[in-house]
Amino acid sequence: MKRQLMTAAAACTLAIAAVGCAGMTNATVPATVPQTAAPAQTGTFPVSAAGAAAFVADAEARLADLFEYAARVQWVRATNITFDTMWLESRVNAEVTELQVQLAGEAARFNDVQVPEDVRRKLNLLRLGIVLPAPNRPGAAAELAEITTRLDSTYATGKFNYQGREITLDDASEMLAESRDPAVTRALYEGWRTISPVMRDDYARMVEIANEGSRELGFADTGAMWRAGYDMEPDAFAAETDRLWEQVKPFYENLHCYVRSRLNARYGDAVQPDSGPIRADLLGNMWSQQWGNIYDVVAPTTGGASSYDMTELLTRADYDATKMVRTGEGFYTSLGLAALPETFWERSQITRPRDREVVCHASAWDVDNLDDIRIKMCTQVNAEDFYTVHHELGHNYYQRAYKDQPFLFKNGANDGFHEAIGDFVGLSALTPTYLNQIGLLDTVPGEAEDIPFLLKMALDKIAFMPFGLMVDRWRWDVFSGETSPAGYNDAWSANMLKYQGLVPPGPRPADAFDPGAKYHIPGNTPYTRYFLAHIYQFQFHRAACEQAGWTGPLHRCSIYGNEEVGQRFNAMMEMGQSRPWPEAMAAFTGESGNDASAVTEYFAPLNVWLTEQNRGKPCGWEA
Ligand code: X8Z
Ligand code: ZN
Repeated sequence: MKRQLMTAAAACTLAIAAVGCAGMTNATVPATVPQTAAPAQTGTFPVSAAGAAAFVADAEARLADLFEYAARVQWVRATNITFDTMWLESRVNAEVTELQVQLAGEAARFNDVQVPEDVRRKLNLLRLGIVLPAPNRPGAAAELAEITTRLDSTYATGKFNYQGREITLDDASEMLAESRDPAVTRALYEGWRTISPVMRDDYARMVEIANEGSRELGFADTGAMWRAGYDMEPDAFAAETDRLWEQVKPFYENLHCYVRSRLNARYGDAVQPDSGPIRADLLGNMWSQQWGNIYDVVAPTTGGASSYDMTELLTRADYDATKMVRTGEGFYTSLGLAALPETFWERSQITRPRDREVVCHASAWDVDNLDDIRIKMCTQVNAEDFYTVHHELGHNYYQRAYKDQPFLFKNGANDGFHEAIGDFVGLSALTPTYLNQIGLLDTVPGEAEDIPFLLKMALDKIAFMPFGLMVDRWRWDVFSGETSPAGYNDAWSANMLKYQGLVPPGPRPADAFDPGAKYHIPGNTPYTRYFLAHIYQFQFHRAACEQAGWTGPLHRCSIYGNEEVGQRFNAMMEMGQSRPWPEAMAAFTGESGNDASAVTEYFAPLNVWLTEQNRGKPCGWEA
């Protein structure tokens, strides 16, 4: 489970009120909403500094207790989706939301009281730590919980008919990554999106309830509440993401232009013209969010391509899912961090169980906010999951590092930090030098492979950035009312075009609800965090490499085995959410803000190369 703001059980799953992504069909969802426990006492703490401190201590104890209970229920549902586990989860999520909303309301009583800085921060976090608040009227939290569990469940159990066979997202994703037949990729792209039209009305109702709750907490709408979680004014945060995107956009446009031209060479004008947007299903990923799977299509034709394929290396070395996770752990322990506890291995879900419905979207859990850390994945032996394993373990190592903080500070400095830890480690773990050190690669390729390597990295990292931005741009407009339910799908397609320069393979049906076919929408996991993480991981990487005394190009640097860097990184992680995030950033990097210059520095040689490849071609697209 993930709780956002407040401590955090899991990363990538969701927020407290919404939890997980599990599923069963709509028909099996409980028709009546479970009742929640009796409300706790209110107003028992005097409006004074001492009263505020006592209130906060009491709130932390109550939240810690309920969150652990909720996390265990959520784990059971996410790893075994049935009518009953959904029923239980809806009930506990409603209870959690009610407690959070009640505490947020009570925290406001201390608005005008002079209190120590840490108490003020905790009072603020009580208000900011709810992803989807319910209004304070009977039945609202229960209705919200019922909807969010149903949305989540519909996604997790989604299947569609493909060539006479019912297939899951795993099957479809694998085929989409491998197929180079545009009729096949189109069928898979459109097929997966047949699971989501049924979600649209629920989604619209959920937005109404959450907005009502957000307004009661003093926010204009739920999007404004989400933007308030970054130790700055919500508007300033939105402007900050614009500024970062402007820093990276020219590079994305260069990559887009090059990839478009190679797709045109491969598929011809009828499938992919050499101008305008790219057809989204040709990029090897169900949401076109990472394009690394089509490296073979876009590999340099002169000057040498990459001599290895990560998936092949893993298969040839006989890796299985557990060995992938052990290898990930090995990177973290090489930094001087402790091995994962035995219970991690006993309790994690590492592969998809055959006998039941589960939530496959990867997540990392901190069930008791102390030692009971786990991952939940349906790991496959391929390059994508090699990355994902390092990503998830980053969440677990962060959770472990801040476990001695008070409850309300047990979280990332901001949610982008939580997503960036494992990605930062992954930047080293994907270097040929490291792959050679662990025996996956026989020799370390020379400089001639720098461009192919950087191209592969850019296909995942740079291609991701506009997607990382557009998901919440869509949601911010939905929450503000700028986009109405009737316009949900058109607004999604418009954002794809505006930010990513992509179009669906064909016209979308009138009832389409394409956002619902992306986990984080029915799962209610805010998404700007991933955009930030794609900036932060490079800031962390550049700082770590400097600390390690590395003077070569950034993309060749690996911090594997460097305990001194590990210790400094852990010191930042141990801070949790106890201080505004710029202080955590400064503690490790010496920089105090968001800065995309490390991204451009890392990829600089590739940008020069892409500019050359694109010479004479008109780049860009009309939005
Ligand atoms: O959801 C995730 C992680 C869990 S926090 C697997 N990611 C985003 C996604 O899959 O859309 C990691 C990268 C972006
Ligand atoms: Zn994550």
